[in-house]
Amino acid sequence: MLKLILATTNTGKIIEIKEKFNDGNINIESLLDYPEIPEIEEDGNTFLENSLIKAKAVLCYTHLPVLADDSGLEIYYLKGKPGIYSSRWGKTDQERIERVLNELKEASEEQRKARFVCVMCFVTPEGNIYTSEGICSGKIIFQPVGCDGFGYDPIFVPDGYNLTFSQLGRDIKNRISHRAIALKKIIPKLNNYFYSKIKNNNNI
Ligand code: ITT
Repeated sequence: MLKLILATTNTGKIIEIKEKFNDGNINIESLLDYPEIPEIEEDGNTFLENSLIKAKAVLCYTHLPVLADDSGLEIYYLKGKPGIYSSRWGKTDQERIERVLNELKEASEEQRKARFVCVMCFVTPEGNIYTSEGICSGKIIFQPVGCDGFGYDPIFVPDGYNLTFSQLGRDIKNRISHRAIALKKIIPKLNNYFYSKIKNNNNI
């Protein structure tokens, strides 16, 4: 069976990606299935650089097609922070949320605009590289609400809604999120790639 490796250990990302790309012909694995792969240092300066670093490193180890997701939360009042440092902003989701709320404690409702960014890279052993970006704008509320999702979901209200990503739940998040948008753009590349593999294997 054809395989796609998700270059991530983040279970929240894995669930969301698998829900949107669930082609029955492809066995989707993640770094959780490859504990022997050492931690990848994300020392890029942009989401794109970090996404490519993860994708290429995992391709190097597995020699299989890889999809990487580098994402984060940009808060205007904090001049774009935490941005690429979103996962390093604290040790746990709770710590990271507390730090954001603390740094925004002087910020009024109008000053709490933020956006989630996701950059995906799909790389293949044949040397193809495809990238896509998704952005979801919204604001940071004053207290965490809701228990669905992961990361900063309990404090992020997307534009056009009055509920956090955590309250909205996966069905809505999977339609409007930064990850959903980036995936929608890159899925045709994945489909083309795997379709041509199936076609060649079957000599169609
Ligand atoms: P991998 O590198 O293994 O993929 P990671 O969690 O370290 O996992 P990133 O470096 O891309 O991934 O950091 C993304 C962080 O941004 C993530 O840990 C969350 O804190 C936050 N984040 C990204 N997408 C999010 C989402 O949809 N909802 C809430 N928080 C999100």
